[in-house]
Amino acid sequence: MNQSVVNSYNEAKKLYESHGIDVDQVLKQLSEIKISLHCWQGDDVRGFLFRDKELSGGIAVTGSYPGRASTPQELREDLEKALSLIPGKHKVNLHAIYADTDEQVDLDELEPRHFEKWVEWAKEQGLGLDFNPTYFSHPNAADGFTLSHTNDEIREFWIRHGKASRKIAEHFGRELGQTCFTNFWVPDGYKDTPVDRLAPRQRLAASLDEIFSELIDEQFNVDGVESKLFGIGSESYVVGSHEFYMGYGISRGKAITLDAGHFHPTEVISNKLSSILMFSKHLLLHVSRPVRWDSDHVVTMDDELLEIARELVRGDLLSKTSLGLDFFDGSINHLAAWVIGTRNTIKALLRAMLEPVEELRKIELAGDYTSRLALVEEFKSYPFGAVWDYYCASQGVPVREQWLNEVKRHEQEVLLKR
Ligand code: RNT
Ligand code: ZN
Repeated sequence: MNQSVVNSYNEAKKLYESHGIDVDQVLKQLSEIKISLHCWQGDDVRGFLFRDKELSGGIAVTGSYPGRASTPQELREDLEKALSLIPGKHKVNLHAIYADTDEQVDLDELEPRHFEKWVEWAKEQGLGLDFNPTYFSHPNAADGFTLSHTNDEIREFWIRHGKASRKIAEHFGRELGQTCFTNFWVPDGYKDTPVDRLAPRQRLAASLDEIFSELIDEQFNVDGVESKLFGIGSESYVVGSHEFYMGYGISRGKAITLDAGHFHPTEVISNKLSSILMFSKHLLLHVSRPVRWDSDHVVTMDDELLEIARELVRGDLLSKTSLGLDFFDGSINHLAAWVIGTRNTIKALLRAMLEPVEELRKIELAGDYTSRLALVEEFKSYPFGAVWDYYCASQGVPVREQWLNEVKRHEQEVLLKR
């Protein structure tokens, strides 16, 4: 390992240790945290099942950066490259439309065998898999409603898709020996103000109940439900609002998924984690970055990311939280987006773990808010970067921006030849 990385680490370590922080122990804990990398950053949320279909259903990707993956093989190749630049062992989050099959199969007919190549690959790479049914970019979602549709046949189609998805997820969990988290997000909602807000919600709850009526061992699959305030085409009313899923998730024993971009622009999810985990046994996170709206920008080291990480660390909530990412930026190199967002998320967790939580807790309890503010602010410029560099080097991944050379090389040699 580069000597200056080691020297800086040793200096930093002394500083942290003077506040009672065991840095080696922190790095060990950090290496055990898995981030679920969303496959859909690699191809602008297109998937492989309906290759010519444009993205629709309340979400949008902008940008036309060259080289996005257009086959499962390319996507796996890109994921491997990105993962080789990120410290730690992680998971990959698949959507149903990323099935790897030559069969003409619709969403309600999907089976575990259509994902066998993903499973084999995950085994080979030592990765876990998470899953999402796809309730968008499909003719049966064209009018903006799926599980809460008034038409029985359309609703039934989507119920079958939900059931099929859970079987696939169960298979992932069983085969890979780690729980698969399956996230349900549906775009259902109205562009303009509805007359009846209740009936679609009743239909959504009934459809979900039907999907979840099949019992699956939670060792293999845990379901989560993701709310949203508004989407494109559902500006005035979203059936699956936050209140809807808080009630639904808690009453049905389902995990609640919080996406950082799914709330009012000034509302943050960091303040919600501790409350939800008092009443719900599990939480799924879609770490994302909204810029004025649910724009799904690449996660940066902003205040909210750090605050999410602090909440998870300080409240000891990591063991009950599945940390997934959810952003899609088509205007920059697709792999770089993964690498930047994932490295930032891990780095934010490290920063949070390098804070003197016990000391701060005591100060707060004693009512010394002056010291609380002073110490929190001083710690913002403590040398966490030296610890991060050492961590990257010890995990065998590039230190600092050296990863960018690899991404640029891959862009020249692989992406631009596609
Ligand atoms: C959409 C939700 C959802 C999707 C993915 C593709 O607003 O955030 O999680 O981003 O399922
Ligand atoms: Zn999301």
